[in-house]
Amino acid sequence: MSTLTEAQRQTLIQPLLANGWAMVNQRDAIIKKYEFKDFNQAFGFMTRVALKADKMDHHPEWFNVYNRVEVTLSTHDCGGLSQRDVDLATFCDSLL
Ligand code: HBI
Repeated sequence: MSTLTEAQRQTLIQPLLANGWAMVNQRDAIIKKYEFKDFNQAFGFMTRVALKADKMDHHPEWFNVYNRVEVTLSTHDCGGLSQRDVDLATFCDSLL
């Protein structure tokens, strides 16, 4: 797979940026910081994302403390953002 073209970034990444995702400094990656009611909700979110990630063979870089989950997405195999990152980001947001 290859990194997203400029046109794809306009159509695929822009909507994510409008929905709380942000570009990571000095990386071709996106990050979103989620805050849930409690740890139970946060870990439930992580569990569902983890199962989807494994099915997609595309895994997040993430951080969790109590009710907060920070998800960073990039595709290591191509060194930047790919369609897989768009798909997994969209899936994450669909769980809210
Ligand atoms: N997850 N984010 C991310 N990026 C990858 O390139 C990737 C992955 N999970 C598994 C995977 N690649 C496999 O295709 C092997 O390359 C490890």
